Amino acid sequence: MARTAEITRQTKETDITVKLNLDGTGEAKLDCPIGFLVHMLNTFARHGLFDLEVKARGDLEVDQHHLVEDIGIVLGQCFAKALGDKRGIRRTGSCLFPMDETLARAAVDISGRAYLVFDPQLSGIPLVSAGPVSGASSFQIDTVEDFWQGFSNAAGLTFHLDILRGRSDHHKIEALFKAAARAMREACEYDKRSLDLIPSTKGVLA
Ligand SMILES: [Mn+2]
Repeated sequence: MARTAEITRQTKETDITVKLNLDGTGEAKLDCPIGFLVHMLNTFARHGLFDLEVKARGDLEVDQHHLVEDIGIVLGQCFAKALGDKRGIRRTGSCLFPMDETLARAAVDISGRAYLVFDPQLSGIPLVSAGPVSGASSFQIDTVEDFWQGFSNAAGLTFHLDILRGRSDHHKIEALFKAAARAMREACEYDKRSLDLIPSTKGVLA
């Protein structure tokens, strides 16, 4: 059975559609006005081998918080929907991902309980791309936590995301997305030894 989901979420702040295939090849079609977030979602799809489509618009005249957080929420909702009752999956996954001077660690448990522990060691200073130092041409790095909080809440999972060392904020955020993708890929994959079982002694993961 295909493990896919498509969810549209519209609020007064954002309008987001996400399509997800857990058993994909890492193809991403991303239509989102925040360039750095497109870079991160692309790397998440590739390293997770998830097929991912995102169409996202939001109130960037306010700031980037609503749009980044809400994309995390809808992506998390898609994982929850595509995983269904979670029968046969590994449930947990982890990854240490080095990126030059930076080392990121991700550990996930698709437990049905939402919990995020987040220690990204970021400076808080926005990343700047070509153009003015505001609006969509820079990236508010404090929203990375909001993204993963929204994702963890909506997907119903426990995520520990940490930077163990590093200098560049770009590397730290990117290594976190790569580690998170690899951990999610492992947790979502089928365990061939227990395909018929829900991986909990309670018999339910909700
Ligand atoms: Mn990069």
